[in-house]
Amino acid sequence: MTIIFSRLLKISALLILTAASTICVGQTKLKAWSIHPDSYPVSQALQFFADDVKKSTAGRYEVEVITSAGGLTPGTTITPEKAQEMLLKGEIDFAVSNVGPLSQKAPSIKVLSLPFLFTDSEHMFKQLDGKLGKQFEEKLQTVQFKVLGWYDGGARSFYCVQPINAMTDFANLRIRVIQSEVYLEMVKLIGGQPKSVPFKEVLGAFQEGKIDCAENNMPSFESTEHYKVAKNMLVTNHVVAAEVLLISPKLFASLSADDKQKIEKSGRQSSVVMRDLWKKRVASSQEIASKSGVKFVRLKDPATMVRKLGPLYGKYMNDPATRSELLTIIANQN
Ligand code: GTR
Repeated sequence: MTIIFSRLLKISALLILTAASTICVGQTKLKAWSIHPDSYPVSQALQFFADDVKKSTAGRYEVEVITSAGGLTPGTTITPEKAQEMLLKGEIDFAVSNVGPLSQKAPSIKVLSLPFLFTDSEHMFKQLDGKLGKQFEEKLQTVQFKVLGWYDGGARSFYCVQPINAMTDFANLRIRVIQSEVYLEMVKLIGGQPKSVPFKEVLGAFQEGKIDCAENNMPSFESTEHYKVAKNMLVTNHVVAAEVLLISPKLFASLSADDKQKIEKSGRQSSVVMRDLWKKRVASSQEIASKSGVKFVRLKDPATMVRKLGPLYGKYMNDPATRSELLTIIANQN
């Protein structure tokens, strides 16, 4: 009788535990934002992050990935600048952003958008995964941005509606750039007219004849369908861009030490996943664009472009907000 009674006790204890863990699942709902569609490497890496966080916290945190497929508020466009504000207010919990728009709050990060700084993503990550990355993480932290991982923003090139074969062809062309001082100045120095247009509105701006060119990496050139309207790419690879996965300061402060560690680990792992997905996507996007008749012309004399951009390097070398980071990059130490 006592044996049967103690077994019954064990079974009911088990049932209570199972019920408790079911209640726990999805208890804290979080939101992670990506400007890209579901199938884009950034969004896929965020989905990996979401799954990993759920697994490592035994379901206590459930992260919903918000992509361009479905906004938080239907019909409203979330720009990276808006996402930053939402992150700081705790209206979203995680966001991936190109470092360009972050420079309004953390000026030193501007140097990361300087043209011809890194030869490729490997070169960039050699530094961002080392001393330089730490330096930026600390600077971002002072303005409440906590970095969970460095993502690949790819090598950016110019593409235009009209044929473009050399730097001189940019004269007076209206070139869309992201909302960032370095990009605006860069386009002026190469002779174009910079036009700051939100990412989501670039295709429309091309279609309405408001811009002649834009610049971006291969996956964005393809996923946004810019390749359908701007069929001439001058392969400059002028900026090898960095992106960051950020966590809302409010959420981070509320986490236990153990959960902080778990979420930070998922963030780091998601950046490894992202970088791997990225390489594959660059190749497949280039193939799609090529097949649709995009003409790729390699920039014959990058030194001419670098010479034109001279004042930009001088400016950031003399600026106390960017000098030390720029020197670290040039010294190529990690
Ligand atoms: C994409 C990048 C976005 C955004 C966009 C743009 O490649 O992933 O974060 O910066 O370019 O050009 O606005």
